Amino acid sequence: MKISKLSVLVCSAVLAVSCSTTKNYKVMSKSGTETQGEAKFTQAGKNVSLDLNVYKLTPGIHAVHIHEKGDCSAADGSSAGGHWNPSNNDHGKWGAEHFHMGDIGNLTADKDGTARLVFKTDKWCIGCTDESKNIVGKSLIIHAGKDDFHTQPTGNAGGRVGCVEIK
Ligand SMILES: [Cu+2]
Ligand SMILES: [Zn+2]
Repeated sequence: MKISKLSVLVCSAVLAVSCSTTKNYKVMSKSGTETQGEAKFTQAGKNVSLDLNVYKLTPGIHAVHIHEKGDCSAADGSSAGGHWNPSNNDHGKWGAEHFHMGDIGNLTADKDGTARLVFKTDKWCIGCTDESKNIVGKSLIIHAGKDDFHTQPTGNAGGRVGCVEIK
């Protein structure tokens, strides 16, 4: 009797941990480019992971951020607003002295313009009530240039070539 109760408890604990949410989105091209791709966000327990695959970029380094508005409608992506920054911090690099919650960093496109970035954090959630963590209602932006992790408040990453509405 004791043993069967214990196994029920262990099973429900395992279920709770393995309970995950996955959301898939298409990358919309912006600023007259042909950018394509998919962004997959998965929440498993308290971690959110991003698997971003992008095609038809210019070869080289491109900044990727979460921006504050989930609106990709403008041709240049400007409708997405600035970097998502609920902690009211300066722009930078995760793990450094200061950074925005949306400062994912850079990805590198190969000579065919294909790039992949995998990112995982416990500082985000998908659709939870904590607005300092919730990525739903924001957007993901891929830039024409690279993030220097320094220039305020944008990282000097240039125009917006791809946009994802995180709904
Ligand atoms: Cu950006
Ligand atoms: Zn930033």
